[in-house]
Amino acid sequence: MKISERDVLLVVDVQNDFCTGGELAVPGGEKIVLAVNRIAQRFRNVILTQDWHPRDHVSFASNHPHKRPHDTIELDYGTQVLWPAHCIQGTPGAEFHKSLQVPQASLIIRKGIHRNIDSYSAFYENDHKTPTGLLGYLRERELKTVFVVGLAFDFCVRFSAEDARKAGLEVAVIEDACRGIDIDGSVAATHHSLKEFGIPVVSIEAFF
Ligand code: VGL
Ligand code: ZN
Repeated sequence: MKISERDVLLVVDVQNDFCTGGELAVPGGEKIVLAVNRIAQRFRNVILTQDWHPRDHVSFASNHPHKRPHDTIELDYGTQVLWPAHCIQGTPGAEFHKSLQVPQASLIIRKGIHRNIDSYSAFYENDHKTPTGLLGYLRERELKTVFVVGLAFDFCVRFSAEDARKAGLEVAVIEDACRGIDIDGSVAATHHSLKEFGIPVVSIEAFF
């Protein structure tokens, strides 16, 4: 696969809390870092996302009496899964993995910053209305095709890819540079949904 000037690599949430030892560890999360570094060398345009929650964030089970991680609650915008407190603004858990090497990245999008709304997608918060600004950035820079890698495959990668597609961008997910959390069949559901959206799932080897 040839990478063009209009292509961008979106590196989703490669942060300590999503790696082994972190507060919301994705199994094998850190194992993608070398693959991400390798594929990123091929791209001129790279954007990072960073999950970046206030301490009193609505998605933390600990902020709701009698709730545990993976329980759900109903919010104005629909059902919200509750998580262990993670990626709290300014904490070591919210930092990028120390081996992540993408010095050419031109933008870091921080998401989940509003106390009352979670955000899985790099484009919109979970109310599907509050924008992060990423779409405006891509449009202004005339970037047309988004390749998505990172954590977690079945949450932030999935919803970022789907929102990109809905916005009319070309999208592909580079699956071997992603890892999933996999609760209640969420990895299988992601494969199914990406297929319905017509989003190709490709291997990093396709670029070499
Ligand atoms: C994520 C759950 C909560 C992710 C972020 O990056 O996939 N998942 N916050
Ligand atoms: Zn989060």
